[in-house]
Amino acid sequence: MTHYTGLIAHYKDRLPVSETTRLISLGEGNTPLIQLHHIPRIIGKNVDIYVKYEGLNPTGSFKDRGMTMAVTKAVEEGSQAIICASTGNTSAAAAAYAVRAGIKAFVLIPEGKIALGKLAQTLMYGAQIIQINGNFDKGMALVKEVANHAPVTIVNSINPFRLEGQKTAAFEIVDELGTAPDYHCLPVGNAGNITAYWKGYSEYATDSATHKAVTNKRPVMCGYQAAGAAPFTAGHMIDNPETIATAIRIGHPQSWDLAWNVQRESNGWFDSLTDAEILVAQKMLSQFEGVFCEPASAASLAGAIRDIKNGKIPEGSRIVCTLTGNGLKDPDTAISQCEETRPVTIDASLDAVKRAILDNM
Ligand code: AN7
Repeated sequence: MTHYTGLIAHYKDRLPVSETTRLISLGEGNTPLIQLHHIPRIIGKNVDIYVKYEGLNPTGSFKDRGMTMAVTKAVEEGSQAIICASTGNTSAAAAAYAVRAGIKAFVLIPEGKIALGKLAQTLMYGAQIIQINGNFDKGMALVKEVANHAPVTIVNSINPFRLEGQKTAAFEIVDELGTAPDYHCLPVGNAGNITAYWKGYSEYATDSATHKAVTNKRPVMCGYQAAGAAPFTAGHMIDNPETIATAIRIGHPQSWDLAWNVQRESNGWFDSLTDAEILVAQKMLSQFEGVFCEPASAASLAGAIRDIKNGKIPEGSRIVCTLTGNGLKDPDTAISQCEETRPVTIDASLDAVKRAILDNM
């Protein structure tokens, strides 16, 4: 008998699978919800902040939640190949789950704009990588077109099964806290994830068997973008998005209408942060809490901190920030921020090591 772990097995009552569906899983989900113990004190506010550390999924990002579902359904429907455009994490996840399924993965990535760890993974999993001399938005447009001309299943978040898988992160948070938080903060690129969380919170507010309401508590949803790639704060699509947070270097979000709907229904908002603000939050998390996320992920905490400080998120609130990807995804950006914490180089002698310790106590 096949033994299944992972989020589909755990939440199968709330996902579109049957008893006979072959699950394509790598044991994703069930990621830590970590309460921040130092940052609230540092910012001087009485708030309860948790981070949902999605970097601990099998390929190091939240994309695994959507990919287990999308590839499971692609295989169930007889697909032999999947395709995506990607800023990096989707391609790594698609590549891994394709291997697990025994099908082919094609990934379109913007040349030179993929963080090193994501490229390394995707190469190792053996996906067919197609680099284009254009950004994510261009790649996405090409993928939609080519899917009409070749037998490939699109596994970007326009594939509705992606959002089905991703909604389980909200289930896990409610299971752990016993209730939805007051505010939920996320980085926004294509806006698939913020849409999926809202779907998850909304569905979990009703009993899966009786469809009766069990709670009316859902969080205010706060979406944060990088200032150079912020179509939601601009109110229109952006043609040349730029940010150091390459994961969210996206100017034409695919879930535009769905995400505006989330904003309205949850009484939430979109806002943007400079690259500098994003990197400060990334480093704070590492150095004050011991949690290492990739730059794009830190946009959620950077936004939360700003809106806690300015009172938009009131004291006494319980806030969850999703950390979408692991810090190991982008070693270059991490190292370039750590000039003053570079290793000291000394003689290989007891005396020198002793001095290096005593001088730095
Ligand atoms: C770390 O991999 O779009 O708003 O092609 O990798 O659901 O798009 C990545 C997106 C946030 C934004 N944080 O999520 C891709 C891709 C990280 C990400 C987002 C992404 P959406």
